[in-house]
Amino acid sequence: MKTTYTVLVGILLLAAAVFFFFPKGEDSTDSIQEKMVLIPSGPTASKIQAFYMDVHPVTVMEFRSFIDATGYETSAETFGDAGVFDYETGRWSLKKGANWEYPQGRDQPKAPDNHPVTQVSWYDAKAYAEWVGKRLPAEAEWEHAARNGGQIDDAIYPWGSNTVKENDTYKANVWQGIFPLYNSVGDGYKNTSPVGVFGKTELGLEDMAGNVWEWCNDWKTSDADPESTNEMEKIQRGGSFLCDTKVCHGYTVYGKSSSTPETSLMNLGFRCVRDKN
Ligand SMILES: [Ca+2]
Repeated sequence: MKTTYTVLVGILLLAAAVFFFFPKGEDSTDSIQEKMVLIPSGPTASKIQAFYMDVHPVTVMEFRSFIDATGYETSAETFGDAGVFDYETGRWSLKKGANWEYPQGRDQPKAPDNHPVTQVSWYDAKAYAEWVGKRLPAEAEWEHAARNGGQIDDAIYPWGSNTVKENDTYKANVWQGIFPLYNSVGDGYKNTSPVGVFGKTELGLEDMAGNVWEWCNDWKTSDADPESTNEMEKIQRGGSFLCDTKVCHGYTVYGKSSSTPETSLMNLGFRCVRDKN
């Protein structure tokens, strides 16, 4: 009887310890898991199985949870610099000290918690995804999700219409004006915006167009032979706040970019997916 009582007390103490030391809160992996949307499978020929996708790009706060839990050092922190766009010159350059916390360098404001994390390499994104029990999306999965699971195959944007501005309301954080000389900031954001402020797609996804480019798992394929890859650059989808309709226009459901996997940029983030089964 005494032994049973001792074991019971031990279990209760252990349960209390788990509750107090590992509380289920905004920063826990449990809450990160919950913010996903079920994307239906594609046509048989596409071989896309149903999967879960993050509602929005991984935020600065979510990425901080990963750093705090693991002590992980990002590629930008290892290199000591990262890619920053200079609005004065209209050019990209490596800026010392720029990283996920200070995406435009230490002399510029810290990244807000509810904005997409940027200045993360493909390796950083993959490490985060593995930590949280997810993976990076295949490019075909990302586009299938952007097309509302195949419901808007003939559309240009995830919301299905042909314009980014409707009734004086913008549907994505992109560039207004003449890139790179003038940005009127008509949508209210010169750089990143809080995730979700431009609404949801019919499937419930946020920021599938604009805000930040998102890393995919695929290597860039050769234009001459789509079946072959040179394994030099990883695909990105979705466009960013630096995209306009004339120069970039990357925020369409089919727009894409690519970089070598160690690249970190102030307009490049990611979101994760998870198999349904
Ligand atoms: Ca903008």
